[in-house]
Amino acid sequence: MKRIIVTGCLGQIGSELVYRLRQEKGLDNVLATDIRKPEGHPVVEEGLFEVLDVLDEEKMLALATEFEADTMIHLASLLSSVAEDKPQIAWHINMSGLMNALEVSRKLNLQFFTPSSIGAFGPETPKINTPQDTLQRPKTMYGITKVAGELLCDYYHTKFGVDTRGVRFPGLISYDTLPGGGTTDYAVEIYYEALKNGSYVCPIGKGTVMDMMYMPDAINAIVDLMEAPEEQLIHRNAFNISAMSFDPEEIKESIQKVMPDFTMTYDVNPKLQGIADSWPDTLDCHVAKDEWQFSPIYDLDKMTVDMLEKLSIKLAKEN
Ligand code: VAH
Repeated sequence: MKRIIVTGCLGQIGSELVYRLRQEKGLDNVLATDIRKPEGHPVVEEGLFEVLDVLDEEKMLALATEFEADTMIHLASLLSSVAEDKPQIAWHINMSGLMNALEVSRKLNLQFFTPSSIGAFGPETPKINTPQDTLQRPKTMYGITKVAGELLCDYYHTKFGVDTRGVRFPGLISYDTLPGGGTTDYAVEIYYEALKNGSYVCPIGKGTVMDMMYMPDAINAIVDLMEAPEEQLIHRNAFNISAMSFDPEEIKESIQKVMPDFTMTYDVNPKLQGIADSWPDTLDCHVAKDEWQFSPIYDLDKMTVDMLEKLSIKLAKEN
């Protein structure tokens, strides 16, 4: 990875990945793109930025060509909850956007990354210690686009020799950019509400265990996978990765270790609960550990301490 074009840079992952890549590869070697250009946003102001709708393959090819990219990191996608509200648009954006990014990568011989998700699994998949290679029959449009995306990325590697790589992200928790329209967003909202109101009304039911990861570990995983020697990889799209699994009670208790007066009640959202119930509880991540030494740093309590500390600073600046 020397000259990287990134799509979806204003999103939860993109905003932090761009910051890391600009630090590591140099400001002139990272081209951030997204469908809009908010004035004053660090992603826009602190390095190279272009407006790009991932449905516009011609512009994507022109930008990647002019930038002389050697790597494409494609993050633009609708997430699980919002995709259930508009499934046809979600299929179009997630799949046509991905096809365009793969076509540009094929034409320019770019190394390629796009994330899959634990959402690529369905209710028939083993929920405990979900294997790397197993049944994938998701019941959400988001999950269908993720499974199709995994297969398409493997096809572009086998058929055209594109160096495609991906991970199945769990729920991601971060303080920089709010997630937009995901089922695991509760695990981010709870920290904001704990600091703002001292209490939270959780839309996901007690006992609903899902895989999760703190954003620093997610960013490390993308960079580590992309820089792993190709000959090490037996799998490609996409690797099971996770750092922890918890239910709402466990994250509540973790916050209470720092904020003893924090309280939480439940008002279960049937749509979110239905999606969460169809996903695994815990992933088996040994293949990622074996093939490219995946090793997350943050567990739940370590994440909670850092999240509350960093979010307090951020919220103080905003007020
Ligand atoms: C979502 N945050 O909730 C995303 C992610 C595993 C969850 O794919 O849709």
